[in-house]
Amino acid sequence: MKKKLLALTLVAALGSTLLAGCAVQPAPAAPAAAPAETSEAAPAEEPAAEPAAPAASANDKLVVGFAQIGQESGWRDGETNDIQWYAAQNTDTIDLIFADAQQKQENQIKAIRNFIEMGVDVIAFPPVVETGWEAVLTECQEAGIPVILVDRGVDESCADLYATQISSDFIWEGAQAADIVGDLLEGKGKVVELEGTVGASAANERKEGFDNEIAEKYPDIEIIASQTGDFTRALGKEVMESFLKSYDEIDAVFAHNDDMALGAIEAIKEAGKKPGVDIKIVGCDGVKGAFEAMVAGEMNGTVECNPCLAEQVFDTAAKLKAGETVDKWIVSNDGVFTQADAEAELPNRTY
Ligand code: GYE
Repeated sequence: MKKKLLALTLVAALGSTLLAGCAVQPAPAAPAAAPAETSEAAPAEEPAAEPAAPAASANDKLVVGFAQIGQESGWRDGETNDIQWYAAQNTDTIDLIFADAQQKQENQIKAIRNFIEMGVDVIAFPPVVETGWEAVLTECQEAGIPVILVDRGVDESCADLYATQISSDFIWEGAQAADIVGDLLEGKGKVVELEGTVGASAANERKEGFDNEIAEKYPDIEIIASQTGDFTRALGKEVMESFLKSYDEIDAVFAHNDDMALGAIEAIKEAGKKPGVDIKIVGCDGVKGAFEAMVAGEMNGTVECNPCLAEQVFDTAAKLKAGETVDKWIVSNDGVFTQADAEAELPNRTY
């Protein structure tokens, strides 16, 4: 295969506009710039003209192509900041090529194909949905480029087509959320569920973990409705509004991420009820906004999902470039938080 690095927009150039990553607390004057914007190698377009960039094979640095999903949530922005910040701190050893797929699988696939054409060392990406990756992952394998799945998984049929997955255990997260809800409702009540992006492993498995735990441990808790809010605050609010119109009694909400939980809080307030009191609210992710809502008494719990994966991603990529084998699943260590811990924990949140 012809290995060429085409017009790359490298993170090195952006150091000053980046938010601090997770590894280090932001300095007080950290700029509040939007994440990703300037570093993108636009996925939907063919790379620009033949550049004067060095061939990947002649590059001693670790060249990683990262095809981000988009900017659907605060969590996702936290992950992007961490990846870009880490690469910017290590420009002597790392070249990051970052693409933002704007929520579309086809854009992720285009970005991955561009990375193959560029001859990067390793490709990393969070698969927006679980299915539909066979063709492009086979192309990566044929090109000899190892793939790291970051923060979400793909379906079983692709198990041999990637090197490793670095992510949280979503089934565990869902079960933890069910236990928080079970405690809050003292084992009895009606719950609505705001699901993540349809077909995303993070949504499918959080649902599986939550629904199974409720069914097994809390026979008097009923999940009366479950609908996607696409992991966004705006849709979380909209779906919650329709739930509030359709059901007189809702005792708790389980949102597959905190952004949707924060949207639900707005909807509940607008309906004249007290979020966190009249209707209990539990999310996933552990974003700062969820801790603020818990401190304000408007949210009741969140199950952490670590987006601070940059160091692991680049260390793993270096090992793969060196031909080492790594674990097939590198699982994050996550915590569970309720209102009781929120105030003490808030200052520690980095995303
Ligand atoms: O929970 C959500 C995000 O894939 C684990 O995606 C991730 C999820 C996260 O948009 O907020």
